[in-house]
Amino acid sequence: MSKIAVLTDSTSYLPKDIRQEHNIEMIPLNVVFGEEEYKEELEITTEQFYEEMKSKDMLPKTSQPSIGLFEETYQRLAQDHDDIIVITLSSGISGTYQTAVSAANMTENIDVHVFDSEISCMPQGFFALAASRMAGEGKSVHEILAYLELMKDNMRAYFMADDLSHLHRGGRLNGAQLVVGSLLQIKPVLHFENKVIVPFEKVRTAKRALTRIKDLLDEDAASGEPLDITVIHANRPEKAEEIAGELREKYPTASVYVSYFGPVIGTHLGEGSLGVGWVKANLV
Ligand code: MYR
Repeated sequence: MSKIAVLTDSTSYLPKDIRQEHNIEMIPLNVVFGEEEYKEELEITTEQFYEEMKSKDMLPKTSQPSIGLFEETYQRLAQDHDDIIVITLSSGISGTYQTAVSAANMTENIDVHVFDSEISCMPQGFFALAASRMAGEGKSVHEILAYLELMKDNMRAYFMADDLSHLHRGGRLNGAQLVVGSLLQIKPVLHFENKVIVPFEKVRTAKRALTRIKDLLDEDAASGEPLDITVIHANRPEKAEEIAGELREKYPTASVYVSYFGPVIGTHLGEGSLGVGWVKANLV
């Protein structure tokens, strides 16, 4: 039986204790304030990041992990594994996937399989958790990758940014209709389509956007099949807990997790953003 390692990047925001429990390795992306670059989680916590964002007069930027870091990590994992499954954030919003692939092509002593989650944050974490569970059950790389593809077809995530200018400034907002002048007047529900972020529906208030997201979840939850749901927040833990509590009550068969937009994703979404992601818990 081949020994499979599961590696994901930091933007899946799986807390360290969860990663340790599930044997999931992590490679950090970076957040950059002026001349200072920090590896998220390792050199800057999410709490510190939102504080810095408020107190500094410069806005942060982000960068992907270096190819050297991927190569080193692959070499370390090669010592006691036969294969590595790498789960990255969407290749449409970051070069991380491509860098992971380039490093894999330069690595000879272990088979590296890079999976583009086409999303980010806890929904990306759901892929990593599924891969780790299946590896623990002795499933083959082929079986795991096939299941991840099935999950991708069934993964849903909708989110909204309190201030769209961060996404616009970072060049991660697609959709020609969102011109700068209209940015402040709308709170569109956003989602991923073909790996990039596009408006799903234009809504005028944050309240309406959240109601729309809950309606979308309701449509998928109607069948009663168990779902894994995550409420994701950018420094709004109380609001996220409130929504999660409501969802737990409404969908007793679902597992509802509260997760967060950490420094790298928070740079592009801004404080106050909220999202909800979900996927069917058992796809086979
Ligand atoms: C990099 O510098 O390579 C990282 C760029 C990250 C862009 C993030 C854009 C916002 C993503 C929102 C994800 C919401 C998932 C539910």
